[in-house]
Amino acid sequence: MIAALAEAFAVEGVRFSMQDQLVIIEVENAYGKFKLTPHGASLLSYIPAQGGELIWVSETAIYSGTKPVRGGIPICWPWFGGHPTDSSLPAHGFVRNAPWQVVAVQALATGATQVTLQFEHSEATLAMWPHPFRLELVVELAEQLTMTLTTTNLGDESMQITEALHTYFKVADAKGIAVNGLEGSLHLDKLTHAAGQTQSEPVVVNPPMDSVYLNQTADMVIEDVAAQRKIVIAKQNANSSVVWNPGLLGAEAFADMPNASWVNMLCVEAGNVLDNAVTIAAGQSHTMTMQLSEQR
Ligand code: TA6
Repeated sequence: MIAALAEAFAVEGVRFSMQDQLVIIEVENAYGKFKLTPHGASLLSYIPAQGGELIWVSETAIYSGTKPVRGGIPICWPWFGGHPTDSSLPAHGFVRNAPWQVVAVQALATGATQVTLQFEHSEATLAMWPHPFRLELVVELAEQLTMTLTTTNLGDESMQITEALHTYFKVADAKGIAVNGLEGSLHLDKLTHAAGQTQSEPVVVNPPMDSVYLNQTADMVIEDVAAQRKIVIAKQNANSSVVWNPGLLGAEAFADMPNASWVNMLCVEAGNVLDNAVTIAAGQSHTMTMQLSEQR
């Protein structure tokens, strides 16, 4: 499989390898490097040329292809969180735990490199969610890392999705870290289930934390003072954000996450969830985009 991919997509700076049962695509150019697996189209690493690792992946993550890799950027689609009516269906949808196709790898004239992955409906997906679709993820390594997720409705009825790029960031210390840019959005606390409130100040992370911010479109900035850097998350057509850290008790409940590692990760997710669900008419597409960068 690796040899076939290397032959089909022979592009300078692009390497294919295996980690246990998963294909790994490594891309390097003058702007930095990233690592991606077609299993769930999950980005596993992004290191800008002048910076450090932005992405957290669990040291005990499982690469068997039987579950999503714990960490990276899993793609939650076509529903975010639990299925609204059928708890037997997988949390966060079914594409994060399935193999995607590599359809293109390109070195652009600008010096950027792009990898394109696709996932289409099958009998198995139609049994869980009755809509024909094509989903495409383009990862582009340029000055910033850009991820573009496009959903195309291949059916003859409209369909509704929720979605998120569930990014696990690597931080020096999640406790007390500030996330700017959520001010003015509608905060829903998934732990307390308190009534929604307008977020009036920068978020200060106090694990455990599981919060959704609706109608949130501004750039977000993780102020990782202990690491002497800021992580900037910009997004388009993604009207929700989620901030999640399981804390010690939550981490202890995950077999694929060392107990102490919750301190070094913080999920800040870009998407369209709950009331920000997106309706896509028959034959139409919807695209959401996220750019990551680091400031020192
Ligand atoms: O995005 C936050 C969240 O939905 C949390 O509620 C938490 O459960 C997390 O995602 C991880 O979910 P997972 O299914 O990957 O264990």
